[in-house]
Amino acid sequence: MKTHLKEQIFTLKKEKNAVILAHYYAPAEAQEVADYVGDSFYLAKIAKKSAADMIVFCGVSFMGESAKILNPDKKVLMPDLRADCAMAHMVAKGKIEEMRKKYEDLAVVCYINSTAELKCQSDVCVTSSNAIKIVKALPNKNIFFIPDRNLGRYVASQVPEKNIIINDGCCPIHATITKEQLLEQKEQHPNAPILIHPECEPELLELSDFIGSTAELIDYVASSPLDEFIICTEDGVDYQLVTDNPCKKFFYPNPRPCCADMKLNTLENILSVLEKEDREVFVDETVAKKAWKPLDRMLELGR
Ligand code: CIZ
Ligand code: SF4
Repeated sequence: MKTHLKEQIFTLKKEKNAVILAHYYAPAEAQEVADYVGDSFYLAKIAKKSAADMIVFCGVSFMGESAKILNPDKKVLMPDLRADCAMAHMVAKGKIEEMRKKYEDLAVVCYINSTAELKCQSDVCVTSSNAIKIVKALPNKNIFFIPDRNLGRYVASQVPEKNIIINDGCCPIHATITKEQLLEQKEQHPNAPILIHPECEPELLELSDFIGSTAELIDYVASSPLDEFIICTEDGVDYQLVTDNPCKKFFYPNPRPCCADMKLNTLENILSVLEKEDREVFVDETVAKKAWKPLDRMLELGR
């Protein structure tokens, strides 16, 4: 059944000159049929240089929007347009203007996990793999980091020379993993290092051996001589980890952190959107033009 779906996806993809991009948090079956799998920074770069007529983005809405903003002339489709990221909306109305009034020398740094409207009001976008590098490179002393408080706090700890003001948003998946859940794994697997995503709470980061974005966690495992790891991020990364390291073992907090929005990217939805081309991402032209700037600046500074 699934093999049949995959064959149909491959045929249609070729016929329509479409490219399938999948985030590491997408279901394994989406990663299997994708042409490119990666984090949002990598996928944004791929989307920008792709020669395909059509992009099928297996991720959540801010990723589809970013792909559309970087490729206004391409058709960007998502397998399920309901796939959203709760954190992307978590900045209180008026907060950015308030901060701009309060601090003269301020850069608004916007985690890519944010709506296009929030990007419009920001100076530069970042992802978890380039946030430290980009914040360090900014000329401004004061930084308003939106929307994720945990990534913001982590960046602040790594860039002490800046005054980083934190917004109170968070990822409902990462921020609800508890210290007890992590310690339970450590007790069961005392030799496994804890690799953690910076969207988790600081008290969990303190217990970890390595903090990094999905791509950085995956690279860490690949170059480590160890053979078991506690992985503290959304469990979609398991597909890449197991594919790259079939002899290594991976343990997750119990219950395994799972983003239901990411899991809407099923084979059935991918095939149906390729057939019908009916789930297109649209971004208002004025919004897209404004939001392009911080995204492009990220691609420049993150190089
Ligand atoms: O930047 C991304 O792709 C996200 C959302 C997480 C990560 O660490 O890769
Ligand atoms: Fe958003 Fe969290 Fe899901 Fe990532 S895991 S898409 S940050 S809700």
